[in-house]
Amino acid sequence: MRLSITFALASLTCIASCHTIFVQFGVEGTTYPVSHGIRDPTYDGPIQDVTAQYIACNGGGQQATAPSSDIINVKAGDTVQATWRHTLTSTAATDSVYVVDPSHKGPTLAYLKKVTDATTATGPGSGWFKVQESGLNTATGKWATEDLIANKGVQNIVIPPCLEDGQYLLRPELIALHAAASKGGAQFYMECAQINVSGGTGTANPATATDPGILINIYDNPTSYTIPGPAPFTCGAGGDSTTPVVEPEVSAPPVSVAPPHSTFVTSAKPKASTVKAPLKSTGTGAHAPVHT
Ligand SMILES: *[C@@H]1O[C@H](CO)[C@@H](O)[C@H](O)[C@H]1NC(C)=O
Ligand SMILES: [Cu+2]
Repeated sequence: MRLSITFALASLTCIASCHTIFVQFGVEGTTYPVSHGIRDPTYDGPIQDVTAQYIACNGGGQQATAPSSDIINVKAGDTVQATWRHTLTSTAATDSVYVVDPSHKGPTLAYLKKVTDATTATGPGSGWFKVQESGLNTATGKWATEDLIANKGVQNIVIPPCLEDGQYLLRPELIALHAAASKGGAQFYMECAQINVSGGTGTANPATATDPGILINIYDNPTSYTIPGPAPFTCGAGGDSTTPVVEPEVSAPPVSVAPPHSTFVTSAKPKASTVKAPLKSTGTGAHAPVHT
């Protein structure tokens, strides 16, 4: 594996000053206050140990997360907004890298996990399923994080219309690959929001994670990029299928990365949908993006 000079410079110029936190949640025109319904740490650093339980919902050590007693109501099919900021107090006026340092190139992703009580569920373990992903746009050559910066830190996530009603943890994730040419160098940023989904028409299900795209040298000018984790969950057409549509994963060469996300487990076991109500006409944009 080649380590380019660009890579060395990039890792030197970004010490602790350029990380990011998912600070704010929005849905249907309402933007909640910073940390409302989100387990935010005060420190903005990444998780780099993919076997750590904190890869699920952050936390631990200097990144200990503050619990939240708030649960945010969301309708199945809504597009929600996760806003990323360099720190809990960054604004465009006070912080030149107020979203995240531009060196932090990589994908954005979002996962959901159904829980009994979103204020107390811990996060690690099975049950997570992916609902959004964006990687390297081969047409523009831009990474999802570059688009995120251009979009003022707002990551749009469609809550699948066929979800079962109930409480969920929502885990937006940003993976910075600027140092990912060495094992353990990929920086994972994630926080968990506590949401209550209603108006859903079925049961969403997880898929298997294989996690390529974590060990990669982005300075070799890759022409494509495979986003880690399973393909995003999509609701079956017509809303009454008994098996959720899980699009096939793009095949990718094996990578020599430690077993990733072992405490952030996704499973492929499909469950039958139980409700046969028609799909809402909104929110069908949950169609899986092409792996680019
Ligand atoms: C979740 O939403 C349902 C439907 O609106 C509501 O009845 C329930 O009280 C909500 N639960 C919480 C914890 O907010
Ligand atoms: Cu950083």
